Amino acid sequence: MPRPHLLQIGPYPEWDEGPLNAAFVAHRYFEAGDKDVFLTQVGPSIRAIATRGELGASRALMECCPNLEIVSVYGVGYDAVDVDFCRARGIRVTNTPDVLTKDVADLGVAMMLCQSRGVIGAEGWVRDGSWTSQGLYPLKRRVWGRRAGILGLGRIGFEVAKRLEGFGMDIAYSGSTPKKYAEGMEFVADPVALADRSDFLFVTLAATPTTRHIVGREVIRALGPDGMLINISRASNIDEEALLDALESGALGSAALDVFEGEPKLNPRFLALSNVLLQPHHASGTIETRKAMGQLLRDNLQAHFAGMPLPTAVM
Ligand code: 8YV
Repeated sequence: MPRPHLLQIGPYPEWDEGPLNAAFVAHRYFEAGDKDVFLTQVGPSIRAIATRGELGASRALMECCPNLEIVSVYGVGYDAVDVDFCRARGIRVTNTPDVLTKDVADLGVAMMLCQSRGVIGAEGWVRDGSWTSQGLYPLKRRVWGRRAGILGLGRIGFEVAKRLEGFGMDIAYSGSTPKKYAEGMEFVADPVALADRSDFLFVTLAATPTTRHIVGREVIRALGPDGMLINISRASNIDEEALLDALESGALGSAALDVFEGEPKLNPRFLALSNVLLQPHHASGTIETRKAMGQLLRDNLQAHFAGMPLPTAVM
């Protein structure tokens, strides 16, 4: 069978590139100088798009691929794929859930610990000689036993909760409905009320148009000057302007963020702040998980072209 033509939106680790190129004629969109000319040339041959969670596939891009059958996302979030367009055109969409859940939860919890205990600053304290010249490192805040809120108790939120139980934290969560599996955790429907009863607020919601800026000025105000916001979901779930204002004024204590509007370029106001921990959208970034994500991305594509059920279809 001739290899189907595929549009590759971003690079993958080298262990994925080999198998992808063996099974498909991969056209590397991210390397094209003039993207419009490139799409005009290769668009009609394209039957599949391989993309990443944060890169997605826009309507404009897919309109240049009239024979597109499937978009396979390397990531659980598919908010950057125009799913309405895909639904209307009968284009299948797949993602890579489950395989990354625990790594994303691990990083969220690591960010909380790191920020609350001042781990990055403490490292600098040792390296720059402050320990010798100034003595003891300034005291930081405890994590264990304090109150955590989880906004969105899906797969990732639940794994965060399991980890926080180990720290003896008082855990509450918010979401569309109470979850049967959330034993021992309080359900607080209103995100503002959840923030109000939290020292640490984790945002683990899948991003949709209705969750846009769900963490707005009121939620941030309720979290307050001693509170910490941890985002391992998508930037669109947070009103970034409101967050920056609150971090600058001290109305919010601190934040630990893995995702940003317009990433990898971020608002320079973040860089001037000392009360925010900045991470380069790498919550799923372990060798083990990325290998599993690459495999699942290809399994979905191969199943489609073999006429088999898709392992992890979104639609
Ligand atoms: C990215 C993600 O796909 O799972 C998601 O939704 O955002 C990530 O896993 C990852 O950064 C690969 O680019």
